[in-house]
Amino acid sequence: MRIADFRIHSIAIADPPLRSSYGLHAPYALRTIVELESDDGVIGITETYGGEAQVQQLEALRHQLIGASPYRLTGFLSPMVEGQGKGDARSQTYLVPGENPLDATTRTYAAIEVACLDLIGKTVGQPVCDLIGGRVRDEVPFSAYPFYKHTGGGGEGADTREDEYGEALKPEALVRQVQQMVAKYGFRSIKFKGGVLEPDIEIETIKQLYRALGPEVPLRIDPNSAWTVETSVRVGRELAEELGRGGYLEDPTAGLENMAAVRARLVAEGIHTPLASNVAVTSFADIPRSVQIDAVQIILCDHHYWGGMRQVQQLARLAKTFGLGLSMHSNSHLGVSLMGMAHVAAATPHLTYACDTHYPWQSAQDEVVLGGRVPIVNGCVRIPNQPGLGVELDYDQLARGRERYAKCPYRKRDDEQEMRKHVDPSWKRLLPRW
Ligand code: GKR
Ligand code: MG
Repeated sequence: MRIADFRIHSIAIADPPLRSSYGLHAPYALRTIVELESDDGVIGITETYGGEAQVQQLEALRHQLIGASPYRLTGFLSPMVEGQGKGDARSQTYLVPGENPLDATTRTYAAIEVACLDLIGKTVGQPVCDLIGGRVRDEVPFSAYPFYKHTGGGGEGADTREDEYGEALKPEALVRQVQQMVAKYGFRSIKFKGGVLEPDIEIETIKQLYRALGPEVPLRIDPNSAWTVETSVRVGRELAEELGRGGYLEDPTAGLENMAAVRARLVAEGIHTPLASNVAVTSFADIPRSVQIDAVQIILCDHHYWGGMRQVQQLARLAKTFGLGLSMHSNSHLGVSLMGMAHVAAATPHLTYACDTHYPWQSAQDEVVLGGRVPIVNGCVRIPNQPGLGVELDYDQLARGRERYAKCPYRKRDDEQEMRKHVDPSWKRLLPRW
């Protein structure tokens, strides 16, 4: 089997005005859908980050892909996942995910790897999770991902989406948002995006969530490095009970050394809430120092930027070796990505937490998967009994996504700029802010 065609589709999908320490989500999130077609006419697909730079990086591989065997990807493209920067050079601290030039090659490799795995799976009649070692679970648990948000459901002008969840800029509204999401999808753990309002309000939000949901629902908070060491320790102390029951404190502060300082001070006070990260640890090169100083106890994997599914499995093995937990990170995405996440999670024994997903924030109107949105039931995605990723493209929907991309002015994610445009003209990303 040879790769006969390589098609790259830039699409835009409506995205609500969600807030984080990066700023504000734009009315459209950008994604790229890739198709690899074999000389037998089988099509493998994948979904990855969007925008112009990502397309250029994929396009640059065209001459290597056409005519190549999808079985031999590791041989000819694997230098893309090796030999990049070291330590802090790989950190995503100041850059939104998908815009870090230092993980450009691992991101691009990952997209091709997943499309090849889907192509191989569809050719030999096996699900991707079984190609990469075999599933250890048929159902993959995901967590609810509440955000502080402004009014609006995403999209612009006549293409505006319904605002399913409404404004949420106060603790009570955030609790309502979570209850709505839990009622609809059955999530059994919660990852809350903080770093937006005063820490005391975010502490109160977690306390209200804890009261509303009960101690059996694990809670996490992720301010994306918005706090000082001092504030992080204070939050860790005040939420010791709420985060301590199977939850975690994710990237409270910037940099491995600061994370280690937070950890040491909390442990000295008898608080063992683990610190998780997808900001201070974003590559294998970050791990030695992190382990040495006990900066991070849970790594968030994400096949989209860690270099694909097999790199995530290696990361899991490494995490287990060093006694670290493994969770999964996400960014705004559609069903093709969700299925990729579910397959790698299904085939990763040492995945110790429910995965993150932004999926509830996207609308059925934007889905490019044939048959519509991938179901999340009881908080889980079930691995379908189909070859490859188990999903096909709806080409009419894909065409609509391409049209939206062509019409919208966005070509990269820039949450800081959106914040200045819609909320505060003088807003700047400050790390730490509090
Ligand atoms: O969607 O605004 C967002 C999130 O802040 C996202 O960009 C982060 O990468 O989900 C992410 C995280 O866990 O840090
Ligand atoms: Mg995070």
